[in-house]
Amino acid sequence: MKRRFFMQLGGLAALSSTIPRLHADSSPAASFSITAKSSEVNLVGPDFPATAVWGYDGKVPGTELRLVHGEALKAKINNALEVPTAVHWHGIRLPNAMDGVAGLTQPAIMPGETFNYTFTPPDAGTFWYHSHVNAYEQVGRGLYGPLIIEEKNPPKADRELVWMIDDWRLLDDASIKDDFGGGHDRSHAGRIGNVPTVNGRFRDVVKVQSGERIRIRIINASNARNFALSFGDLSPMVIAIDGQPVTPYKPDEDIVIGAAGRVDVMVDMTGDPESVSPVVDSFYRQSFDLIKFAYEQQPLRENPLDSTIALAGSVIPEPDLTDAIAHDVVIAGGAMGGLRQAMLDGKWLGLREIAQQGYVWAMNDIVANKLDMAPLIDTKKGQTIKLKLENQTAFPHPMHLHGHHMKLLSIDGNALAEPRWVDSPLLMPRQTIELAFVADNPGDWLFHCHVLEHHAAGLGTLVRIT
Ligand SMILES: [Cu+2]
Repeated sequence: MKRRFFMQLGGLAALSSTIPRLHADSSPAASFSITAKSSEVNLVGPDFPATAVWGYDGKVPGTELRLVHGEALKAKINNALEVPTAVHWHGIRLPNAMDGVAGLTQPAIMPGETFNYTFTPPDAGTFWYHSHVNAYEQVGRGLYGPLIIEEKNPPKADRELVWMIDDWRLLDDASIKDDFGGGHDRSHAGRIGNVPTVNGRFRDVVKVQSGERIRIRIINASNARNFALSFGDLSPMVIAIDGQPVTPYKPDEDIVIGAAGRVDVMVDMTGDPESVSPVVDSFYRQSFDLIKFAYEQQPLRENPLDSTIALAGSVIPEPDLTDAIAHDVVIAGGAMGGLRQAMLDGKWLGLREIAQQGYVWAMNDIVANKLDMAPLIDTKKGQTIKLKLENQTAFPHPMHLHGHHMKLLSIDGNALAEPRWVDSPLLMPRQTIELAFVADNPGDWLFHCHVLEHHAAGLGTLVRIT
């Protein structure tokens, strides 16, 4: 049975707190009861004290939620924190009331209270869940976890790993630096930390065998840090981006994973027995080893498997561009951004006045100072939307649309050979991308930068579908 295979071999899968069972209505469901609470975990290693964090079930990452495509997810969230919270299911095309944006799609879950989320994920793939209340602090303190929807017929691999990447800003005693949402982070690159972890461990080592084929689901849970990963002599094949299948390809360059993004790779471990090889990040000026593979003495097999690694195609409705409504969206502001004035609460204000209220970014000259703002896009259900997104700022912005995936059509005017589905495309400085999607999911949906400090500083809007 597939599930058992993963439970034995899937690393974090063994942490799942509840196994799926049949429900009263006899449709298959996976039920979980998850508690958001403070705890202590050792992030940096034995030479340092433990770090006080907030985590789902007290863990970082939080309890892995894993179900098989077609199963319903029933997640009871218990809030044992001293602050309100809510859970967003990132990348899932779910009913609006389950989207977890407190103040927009539900009231916050108050301390001591619970909330039941129930929905059936329509897509298999690699997703995650995280707090959507003061996210720049709550996610920054550890409130995130993997959400894995297994394909019914996954490609063959010897093993699967889930790598949830984070980037912590820690003091010398390994405690979290308590400067969330500060002015510099809001107006520059966001909260970039100093301790990158994989699954809550700094400089982790993964034991592997020569010849092994491993599927790695990489999830970037950082507040702001983007990654560009190199696997050295290995040749990872990308099989999915943001949870959606792509025709498997070998990337020409490093594998870029913006904040909130996900990439699934299939890797044949072709290194020599007893050798060690790092996975290196070099998105920013200083490159570093994120994690290392250490080969065992015994190879598993001499030659790599030759079975297919392709996933079944996506089931998202294809946008028909012939009847699309076009929206051009300009992102402006931030340090070195040249934004002079923008609309805040319906009033034109100079950047200085806007900044005094903590905001520095705008979409089409409008600052998002609240969640239930006037929508930038207001459309009928079923309408195809074509979005041109232009980044006039000096910083990268991973732009996340809730409740939908969008097809990435072009980058700086160059059409993609194979347009791909994304929910958090990373828009580089001065870059323009074109996207299209069918607005088929009714509700008020956030469309915002997933550099969480940028969203808090005004970089977001609403898409209303009625
Ligand atoms: Cu941003």
